[in-house]
Amino acid sequence: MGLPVLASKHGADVDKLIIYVHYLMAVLFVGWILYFLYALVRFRKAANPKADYVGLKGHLSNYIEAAVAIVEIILLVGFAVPLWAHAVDEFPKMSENPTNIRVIAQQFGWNVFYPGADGKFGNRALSFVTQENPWGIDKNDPDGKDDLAPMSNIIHVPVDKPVIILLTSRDVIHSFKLIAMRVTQDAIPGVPIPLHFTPTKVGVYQINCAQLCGLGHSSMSNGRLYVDTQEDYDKWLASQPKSSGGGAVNFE
Ligand SMILES: [Cu+2]
Repeated sequence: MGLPVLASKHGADVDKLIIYVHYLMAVLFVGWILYFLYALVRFRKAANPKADYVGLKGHLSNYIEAAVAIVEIILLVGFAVPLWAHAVDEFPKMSENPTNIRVIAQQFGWNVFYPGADGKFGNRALSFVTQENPWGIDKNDPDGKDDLAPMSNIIHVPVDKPVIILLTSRDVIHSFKLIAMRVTQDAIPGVPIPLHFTPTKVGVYQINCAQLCGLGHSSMSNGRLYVDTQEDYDKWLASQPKSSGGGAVNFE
């Protein structure tokens, strides 16, 4: 059906649901058009010179309506709800060693934070925020010593390993959209929201903002998700500068 490249584990189920919904819509579209044409002919003025105030007595249209409702219930209960339960609500376990990342959206770009080799993020607090420390990083927290400086617009993840992203926004509502991963999540200021996916194909994919967030909205699609082999990912991670408190990222 011309769906975009798919590169995540749960994405096939998302596509399946989209295709099933389109099948139903195609049937409804054709059905309604045929009914419309039938009604034009059947109730034309020449054949019905006098209005009939009783109208149709058959129940066929009721049965068809009920059948459509049943198909919709099957799509919702049989496909959509289970898909949400496993693709959205069911987070990877710690034993799967997920890649943890924080993303803070802003007008107009993505600030990406990595916990470094220890896998733990250092403390951040509003009280630490200054001109030089825009992210409020606690410089005395040992967990933060190996955190990576925030990177703009670039996310690297290893292939075939779950990724958990804690998403929020610095200013307005944005929406973090990875089409190839079949992931979309609003980024809301003051609310950290976790999301997850497992990339299955090495490659470079676009990050889009799916909420009209201001004049430079379109430039948020400069974001790139690099899905690397584990080897390439480790090499990239080791080559990155460690956090110095995190300089401001200039997206202008
Ligand atoms: Cu945006």
